[in-house]
Amino acid sequence: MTQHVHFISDLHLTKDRPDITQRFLAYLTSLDTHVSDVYILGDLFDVWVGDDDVTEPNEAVKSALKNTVSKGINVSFIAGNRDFLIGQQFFADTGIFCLEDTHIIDLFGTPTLLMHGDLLCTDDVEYQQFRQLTHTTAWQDDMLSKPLTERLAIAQHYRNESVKNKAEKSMDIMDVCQETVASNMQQYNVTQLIHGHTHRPNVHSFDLDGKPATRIVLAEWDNDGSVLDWCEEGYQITRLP
Ligand SMILES: [Mn+2]
Repeated sequence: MTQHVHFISDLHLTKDRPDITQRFLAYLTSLDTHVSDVYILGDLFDVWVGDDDVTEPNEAVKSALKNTVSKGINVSFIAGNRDFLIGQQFFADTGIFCLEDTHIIDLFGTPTLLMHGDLLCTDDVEYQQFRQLTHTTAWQDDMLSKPLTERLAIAQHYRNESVKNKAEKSMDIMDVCQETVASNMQQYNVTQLIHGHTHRPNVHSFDLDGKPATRIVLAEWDNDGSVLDWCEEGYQITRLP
């Protein structure tokens, strides 16, 4: 039996887009044990303000993830910039694995670095400063101590700011910085990197210290879904209508 490993990211699940949630739930239901692993590389949710938030579609997604894990499929998650507040309760409830911001896997013999991708966008200094602040224990403890309604309001504020920033910042600033890509790959001694975040799906081939290197950027889910489907023979990108 050929084993498959799947990679997805940037679904941005939210009650405002029930179509994407339905597609994701159908995708999970369709999986059988031909798929050994599903790696979710961040921004599964458009916003996550704490494990106590049961706003739709959070509970339905959690229960679908739990069902997937109970089929014997390993599901792993790297936090995105929208859902980094997903906490221990979520992982305990679903049985999915919480990975560090950078994670190496052996992908059919090729060491492969997995990331969400925001850490690669180092030209966006303002964002990196914001990221550093919001990843401190002090900021997170303070945020999570607020009432749920207040957290949801704060998240809405950040979303509005993010839309404004995207309109103001140049496209280049919000893409990855190639030097940062190279230094991360050198640090982990890999020639293959898979990430999401930028919503610029592509396969980039380049030279890394004289060796051919590949960076695969996953697509966001919008009017269709996208799964990077890898097996022994290679990979394909499956679109889910
Ligand atoms: Mn992101």
